[in-house]
Amino acid sequence: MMKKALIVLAAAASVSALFAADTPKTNLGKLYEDDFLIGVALPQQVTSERDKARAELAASQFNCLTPENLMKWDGMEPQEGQFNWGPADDLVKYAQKNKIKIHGHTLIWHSQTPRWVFEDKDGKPASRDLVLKRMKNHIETIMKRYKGKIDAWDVVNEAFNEDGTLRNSQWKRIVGDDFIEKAFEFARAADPSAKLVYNDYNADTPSKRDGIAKLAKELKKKGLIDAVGMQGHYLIDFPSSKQIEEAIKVYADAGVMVMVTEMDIDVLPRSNGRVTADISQTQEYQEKNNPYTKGLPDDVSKKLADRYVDIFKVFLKHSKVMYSVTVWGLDDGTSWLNGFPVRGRTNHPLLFDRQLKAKPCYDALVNLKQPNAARSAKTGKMP
Ligand code: 9MR
Repeated sequence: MMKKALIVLAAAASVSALFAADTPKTNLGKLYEDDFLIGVALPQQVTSERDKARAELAASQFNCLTPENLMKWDGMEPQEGQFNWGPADDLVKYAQKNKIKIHGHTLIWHSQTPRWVFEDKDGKPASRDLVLKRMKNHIETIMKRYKGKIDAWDVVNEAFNEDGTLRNSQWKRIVGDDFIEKAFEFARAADPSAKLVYNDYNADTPSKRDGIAKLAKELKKKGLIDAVGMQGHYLIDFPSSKQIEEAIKVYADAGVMVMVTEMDIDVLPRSNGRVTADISQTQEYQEKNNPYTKGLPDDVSKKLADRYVDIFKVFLKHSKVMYSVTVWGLDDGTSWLNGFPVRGRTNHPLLFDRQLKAKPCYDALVNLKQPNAARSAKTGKMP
């Protein structure tokens, strides 16, 4: 018994020693606080503080957080009128304790919405009125419970096709094209203090961007939207930082703020070269497309750091319209990109590695804001 307790203690001590030794002294959120919020997406394991090491690391680095999964419809209201508050309440508690703002994700999405939402009591397609009633109840119930506690909400997620037309989702088919406006109306009424966001991937692709910007302009005229969320699932060499910059300008011209809501940079090859965050677009595993199972070689690590810096330079240049930049996950080990678009690969898209150690791309973002401090760290002297 005693021996077992000692082993457990020793293991816990070595994990925390590793964590303590490698925790950067800098707080990324604080470093960028005059520019925009720096956010992170976290799973329930972390926001419930069961994963203490990650909960501490996240709180020491970020001033905004997004629930990676737990606030999606199937998590929040799996059965009609039965809301699952526990995990969301824990998240709010963790965020408040650590003075971290919350970016709610997501109220209306074509994915992970239970079937009952679109069916009547006989299992037949529900009417527009019934679906709207359910939409209103879902948005109101959640937003009112967390009124004033959730800073921004992804009200509608991923409603556009790549060509700038509306995705043919059940929301569109049953309610009609105005489902987006309706969702924003319900959200505005439920918590007028929350920033309301339209969120999508490939939001820099010109055709899609223009469709989103048109919608943003219309909603803005009616006072219903505050920001476009560009998810920011980037590849190591696509899209260009110029294309990202163009999109920021287009959204700013439409009169809304820009949030980068889900940033990561995929360093692995995509066999079909397609950029998407559509989780139905998977590809087959091939050994040659999983080259960095033993860690990221220095040259690729440097390339990744340069890519983060190039993109952050654009964000800094437009910081007047940029509200937040959120990375989609804390560390490489827990990134969704280990499973997408190919299952079972070892990806390295984030700022912290699998041991929760800050990577060169993290250091590069610190250097970008604080070149003197970074130099002095090398010599061991204060600037
Ligand atoms: O990172 C999320 C992953 O853990 C989930 O399995 C997946 C399906 O719900 O969703 C991932 O997050 C997505 C986000 O909610 C919306 N934009 C694309 C993100 C990556 O797929």
